[in-house]
Amino acid sequence: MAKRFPQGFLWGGATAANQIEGGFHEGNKGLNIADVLPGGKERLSLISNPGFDFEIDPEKFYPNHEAIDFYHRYKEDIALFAEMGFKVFRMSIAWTRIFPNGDELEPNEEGLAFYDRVFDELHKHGIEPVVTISHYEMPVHLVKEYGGWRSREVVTFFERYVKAIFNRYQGKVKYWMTFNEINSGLMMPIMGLGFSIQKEADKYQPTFQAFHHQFVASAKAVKLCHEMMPEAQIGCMIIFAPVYAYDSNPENAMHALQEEELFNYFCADVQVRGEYPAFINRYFKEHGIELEMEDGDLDIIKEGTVDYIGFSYYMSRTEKKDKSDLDGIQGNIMQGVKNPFLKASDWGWEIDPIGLRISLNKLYGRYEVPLFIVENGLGAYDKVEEDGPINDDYRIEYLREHIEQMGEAIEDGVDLMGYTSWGCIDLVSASSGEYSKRYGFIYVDKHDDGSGTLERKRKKSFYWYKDVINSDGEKL
Ligand code: BGP
Repeated sequence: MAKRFPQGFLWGGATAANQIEGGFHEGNKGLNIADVLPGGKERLSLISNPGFDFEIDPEKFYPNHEAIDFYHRYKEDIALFAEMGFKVFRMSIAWTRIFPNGDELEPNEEGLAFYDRVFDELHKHGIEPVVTISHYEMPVHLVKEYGGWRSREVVTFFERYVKAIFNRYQGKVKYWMTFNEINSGLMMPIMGLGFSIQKEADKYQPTFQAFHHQFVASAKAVKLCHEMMPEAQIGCMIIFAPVYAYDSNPENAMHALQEEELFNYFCADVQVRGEYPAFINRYFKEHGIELEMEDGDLDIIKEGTVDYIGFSYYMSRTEKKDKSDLDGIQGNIMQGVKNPFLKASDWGWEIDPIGLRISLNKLYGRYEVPLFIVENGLGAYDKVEEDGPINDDYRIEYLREHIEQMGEAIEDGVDLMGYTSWGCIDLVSASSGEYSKRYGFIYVDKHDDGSGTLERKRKKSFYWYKDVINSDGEKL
């Protein structure tokens, strides 16, 4: 028997609007970036190296258009979450349901009413929503006309969006997060920054200028949240993948440290401490980056520090300065070298439960603010047996090992608020657009070619997670 987690621990599951809702044209919704990304290999290459015109090609299949039809089936899905005993449900609001183009003056009532229905349904079942304000869902119009977060004007549009949702949902939402995986802009410029084209040179000045705009926008949202909803909490959200040095060579240790600072800490330093970290000055100088700021920006950033750190944890990363002798041996999806001590998922994501304990200790040691694991899980191929069951023991094992390490970190002294496992119901993968990369406790009958009935089925892990929640982590 494992130890019980602290009372009030926020157990639940996580999703994003574009990956579950579908209804991409319904309720006056506008087009967002997920709506114009096809599935498969083409998507992976576009998100890491974008260069496309954002038109919908009638010959292609766009999985996010229907996703898993949560737009119409939310009641059934929320009832299943309640059956597992969820305390919280992480979801996002699609910006384009509220402001279809992003730059209108008035919000779209139909979009606002949809999320009212979802929040009311969650509360009916005693589930608190945890809401990401922007999760890879930038309006296409802002990308095309303004160049995404390159433009300062987008800060104003975002502020208008935030005001509209805070006005409407104050009293209904207690937990907020500003930008999903904000540091993803370093790896996936279309998802994180709304860059439709990325030239090599864009990696520096335009990227960090766009980050600056997001920091100001995020800090403004935090300040407004504190003013309007003093009882609510608002966090940042980062990808955290602890960086290990390949060996004890100090060159590699230094390289690993620099990668960690830039990728894992840069955004959190600004959003949690309220100032740009010292290490970034040298990086800016060496890459010719000079941020354009308006008077008062640094004060806004200082005053708009977050209440907690939300983060996703899927894998660690191993780094070596000179990779030439490792010819072709790549580590995780887009970065690092292979770690000989770890196994990987079918998509090459290295599985490292102890890395989660390390991450929790690193983050808490640096910031000493509450932490919230808002994504973690195993993407895997599931098989429906002939007589019906889905025996996803591999998923149970993955989650059990990670939850055990969370327990260890709490013993280490880390203040951990909660855990929302990613893709608690099967959904469309962000990086590949596949349905077959499944994360859920709930199976959805939908396949990569678009076929399927959308019927929901409880997997073996559904019953397992229900026991975990019921026993507050004691029964793993
Ligand atoms: C994170 C995103 C999610 C999600 C998850 C799993 O980066 O915040 O949106 O999808 O990763 O990734 P994938 O869907 O590519 O397997």
